[in-house]
Amino acid sequence: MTDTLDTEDLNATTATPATVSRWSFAAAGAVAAGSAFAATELFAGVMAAGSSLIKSVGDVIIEVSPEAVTRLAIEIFGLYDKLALIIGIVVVGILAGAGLGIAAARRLWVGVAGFVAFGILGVVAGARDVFMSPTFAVLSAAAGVGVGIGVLSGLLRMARTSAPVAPPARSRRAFLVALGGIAALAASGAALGRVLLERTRLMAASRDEVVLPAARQLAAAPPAEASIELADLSPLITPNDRFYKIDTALSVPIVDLETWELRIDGMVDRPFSMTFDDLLEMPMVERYVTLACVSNDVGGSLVGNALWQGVPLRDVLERAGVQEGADQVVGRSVDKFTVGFPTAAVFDGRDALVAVGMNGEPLPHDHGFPARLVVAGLYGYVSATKWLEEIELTTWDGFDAFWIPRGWAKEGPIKTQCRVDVPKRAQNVPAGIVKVAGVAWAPGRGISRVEVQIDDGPWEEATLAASLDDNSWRQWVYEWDATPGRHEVRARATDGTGETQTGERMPSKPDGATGYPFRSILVEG
Ligand SMILES: Nc1nc2c(c(=O)[nH]1)N[C@H]1C(S)=C(S)[C@@H](COP(=O)(O)O)O[C@H]1N2
Ligand SMILES: [Mo]
Repeated sequence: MTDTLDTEDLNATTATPATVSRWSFAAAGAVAAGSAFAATELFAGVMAAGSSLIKSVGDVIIEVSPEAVTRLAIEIFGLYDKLALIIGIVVVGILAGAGLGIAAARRLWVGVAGFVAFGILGVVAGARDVFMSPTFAVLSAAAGVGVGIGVLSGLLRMARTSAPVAPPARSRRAFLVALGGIAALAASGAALGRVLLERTRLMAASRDEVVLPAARQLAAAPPAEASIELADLSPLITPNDRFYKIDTALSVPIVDLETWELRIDGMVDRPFSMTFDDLLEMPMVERYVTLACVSNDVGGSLVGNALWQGVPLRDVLERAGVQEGADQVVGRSVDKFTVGFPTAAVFDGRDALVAVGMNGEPLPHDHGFPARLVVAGLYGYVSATKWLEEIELTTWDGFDAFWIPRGWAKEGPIKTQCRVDVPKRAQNVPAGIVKVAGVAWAPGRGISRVEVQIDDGPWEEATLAASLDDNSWRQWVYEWDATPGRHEVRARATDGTGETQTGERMPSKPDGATGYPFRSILVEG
């Protein structure tokens, strides 16, 4: 018996009864594929992820399937449609693995390439899954591909040297034992992964049972005048599933409501912890607040406007009693991410919330369920801690939060900024009256004016929709009499204090990008 994969082995292969070897190779490939699936499930289960690569692939299949197909699947499989889909993916994968096993017996690289190709499909699907970061998708796929290739090459090596000669050679028995052993190991690993994933799923499902109490100070529904009806213009309220998502989490933390507590400690007179129910018993308010990411480029999409429901942070801190000199509030998440902002921001009259609701529902898992901070006027990286578990009062110099040692500014007030949504990028328009429109924001200060400049012309005032709230972004539209040719369109916003955003172009690092949003538009004659 030899351990190498040299040509002598391949010659030995051709000498064995072909059909029997083919079955061995197919079995090796099938078990390798099964082991690869098991590795991804186990990885996701151990990481307590809210999803796994197989599920992400299933989600993509559902997404791209014509409705007739999904409806038929539901009719046939009923409640078990998702399970049927997952079983289907695994069965197809194992059959493909069997094929790869046969191909790889002659050329191992074919097997390697096959597993890598499936891994790439997994990464593509996983990267679209809101429950996992692209890094998580890559790591899961790497685990699967690594295990798959390892098992494949090992089993193929044994299969080649296990020609069934009479009486059965020891090597043949060894191959079958290895095959069965690895298959059993993979099945147990997959089962364990499933159990862990199911545990996480049940924890995640506790969100579905949350009923938020009515806020005492309900925000009024947005008046019609606050919205401009125009295709491609950002809606006044960003729907949860379209709200940008930024965090450092490998996979979305799934918080167990049964054990979750929010702790308020540090430089306070009466440190305390409260459960989710305790939090819900405190008086709540609803506020429209535009949240922006410091790394948003001018014209970028890392900004959104939502209705947040929560407990004023001021009430929470007063209950604990902030001590003299505690001039920094640090928010910590269950995944150990941290923010820090001036304590003054909690008491200067702006809206600062321990938020539990987003646009009328409990916070979505990927936006911080069960609780997060929302502080009007501060970029997310210094304030908006998702999956909040601790609020610590400390001194300004006593602690630097997550992004500060990485070169971002310690203070993160949101800069006055605007964006052109319409016309869309690279969209040509016909000559005549063209609507140029977008949103502008200066949370806490409000927007008082937006102006548009065509080429080197004068700045012309755009029409503003009614203001919803000084914390909320404001839509604007400008009717441009467009002449044929290529034109440059710029916009600039002025906040409620009368200050106009700067046209100086600066990158987002360290404290937020500046410059006018810009469109190059081809007007067709
Ligand atoms: N736990 C945790 N909270 C976090 C972050 C994070 O990485 N981890 N990122 C912050 C940043 S940089 C931003 S811009 C906002 C984004 O919130 P969203 O994903 O709900 O849009 O969350 C903030 N809260
Ligand atoms: Mo951010």
